[in-house]
Amino acid sequence: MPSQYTVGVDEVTVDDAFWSPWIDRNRDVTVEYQYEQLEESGTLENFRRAIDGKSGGFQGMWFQDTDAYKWIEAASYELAKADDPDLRERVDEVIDLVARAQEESGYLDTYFQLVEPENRWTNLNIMHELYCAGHLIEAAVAHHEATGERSLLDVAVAFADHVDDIFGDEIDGVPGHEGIELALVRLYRVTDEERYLDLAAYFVDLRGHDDRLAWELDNSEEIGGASWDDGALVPAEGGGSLFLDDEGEYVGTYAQAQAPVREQEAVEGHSVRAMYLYAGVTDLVAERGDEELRAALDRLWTNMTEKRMYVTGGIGSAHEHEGFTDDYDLPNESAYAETCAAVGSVFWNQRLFELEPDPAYADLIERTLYNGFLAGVGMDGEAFFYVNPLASDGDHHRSGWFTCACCPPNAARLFASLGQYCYSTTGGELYVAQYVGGSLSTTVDGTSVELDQESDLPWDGEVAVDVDADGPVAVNFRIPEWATEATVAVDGEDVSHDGSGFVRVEREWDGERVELTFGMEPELVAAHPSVEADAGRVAVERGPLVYCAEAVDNERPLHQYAVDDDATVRAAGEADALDGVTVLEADATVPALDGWDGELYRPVGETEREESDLELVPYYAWDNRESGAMAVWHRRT
Ligand code: FUB
Ligand code: ZN
Repeated sequence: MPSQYTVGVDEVTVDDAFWSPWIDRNRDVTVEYQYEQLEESGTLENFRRAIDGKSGGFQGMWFQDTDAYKWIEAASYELAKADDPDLRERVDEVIDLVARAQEESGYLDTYFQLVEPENRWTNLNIMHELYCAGHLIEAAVAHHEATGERSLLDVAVAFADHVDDIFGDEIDGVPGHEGIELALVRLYRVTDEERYLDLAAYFVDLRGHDDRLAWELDNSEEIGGASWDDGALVPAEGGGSLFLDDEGEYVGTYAQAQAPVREQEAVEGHSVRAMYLYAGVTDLVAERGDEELRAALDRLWTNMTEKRMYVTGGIGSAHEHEGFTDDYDLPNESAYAETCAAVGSVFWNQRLFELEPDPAYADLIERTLYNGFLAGVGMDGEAFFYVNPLASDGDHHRSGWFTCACCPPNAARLFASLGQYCYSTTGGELYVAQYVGGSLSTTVDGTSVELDQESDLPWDGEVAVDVDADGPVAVNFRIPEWATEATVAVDGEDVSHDGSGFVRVEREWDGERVELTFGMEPELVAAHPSVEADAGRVAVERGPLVYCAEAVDNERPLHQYAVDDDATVRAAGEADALDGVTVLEADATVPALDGWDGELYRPVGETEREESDLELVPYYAWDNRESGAMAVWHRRT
């Protein structure tokens, strides 16, 4: 079994009118650009200096090493799908630098090696050594699975062993930024070494019981990396900081350490950290079957999806700590909804799906992929959003790279491995979880299965899947939550279903064609009444896509449009400037302008509204043309 999910990257070929251009751009533009940035940003130079035993001269963020690791991971997924000698050579060169920078002990973190070697492992809250280790391990496993080589895996094993020697022995502590937990489970799955699973469990179980993070805040003179504290250690004016409450007392919420994981009730703190942690916990539950942890995951998922998530699947309401705030606090213009958090949510939900194939997880993956995640990447593959607001006055734009370049490489590794999110063989059955054209060649409980999929999503709801297997197999087809109606037929014979979840077809397969048709009527949706930011507003969805209005398509300022609850919304052609996306048009009204000259206020009875159309484009496509205001939520009449 592959280390991450039941279906490997190399078992799926994506050949899809919608997704293939994104995946190709990712390979040809983003991964190439990312590689250039490794040199440009000094990332590779940091490794060279560490090899030469130099001190000083570190460039970039203190976790800059992860840029190289995430690039190797994305490139490895590409190599798993198709050999590319030039890419392979560059991957090998970067791996060579990484391997040579590693110390005899197994330690590897160029910031500490170059800047403050005496302070390693002293600032777990902020300094990310374990986070870097996590990305190194993930890259190494992906590279090993793609090439069969151990060049990076040996480095990862040596570092993981070093971490294992130190933690729980010399130091009791957990990473301020999670990520190593899920990575250790991946490492366990390729090495079969139980100690990595134990170490992942150690990090998960100690979180919230640990005084180490609090101790660091009380002893800031004894820890390294103080210049990188981002204000976390120092209470902000008026009290409070990332880690301290108004009284200066340590609170662990930023790093999900407010309580032991198994007791946690709500998703808190930094949202990327939270997603990586809960993905790792889900892996651990999959390996060890811990009912208490499983119940905690359920509570956390329910809290996130019912109270703390944007309609786009984006998460994280506040900029200050890049994370979750309170239930129903979902401001639109100031939303954080970091691209990495959307990626992390996909990681977590896919793992949950593998644990228990509940269609709700696959529905959320689809919502996040098409909306909260995809908006993070420009349609040229060269520009990225770090933050994904749901409303803008026109000043928010994608940019090429960031000083803190966490999002572009995260998007790159997700695009490069997208195929593995489409299918699952969990529990000995095949799940067609995402409708993405292409093919699958896998085994389900020992039975070989070949599958070809054609999909018109997200523009039309027609899907056809041809299945071949060398024995009987149960294949489950998802009826998406958004389908306004659904039909399923096997070789022309209708299959009955109750209109939700999965349709299970168990039989011998000899090239039978399964045809699925999903209704895609545009729908107006409202938010829970407790969401103040969306009060009196509606959003428009069609199929898996959330739509938005952009100033460039609409004559009046967006705030003047109002939509009736029963307004007709129709598909109104394709926007050539946006790669042919389906444009929607909603019946709306705008205020009549007559009589307003020389008036700032008038009795309501004297104001009139006139009919107009509100033009809408998919949210993911916004800010790809002339800049201007954008809104996902529109006023209700
Ligand atoms: O700290 C590492 C990464 O940088 C986080 O995951 C992102 O939120 C960004 O702060
Ligand atoms: Zn990010």
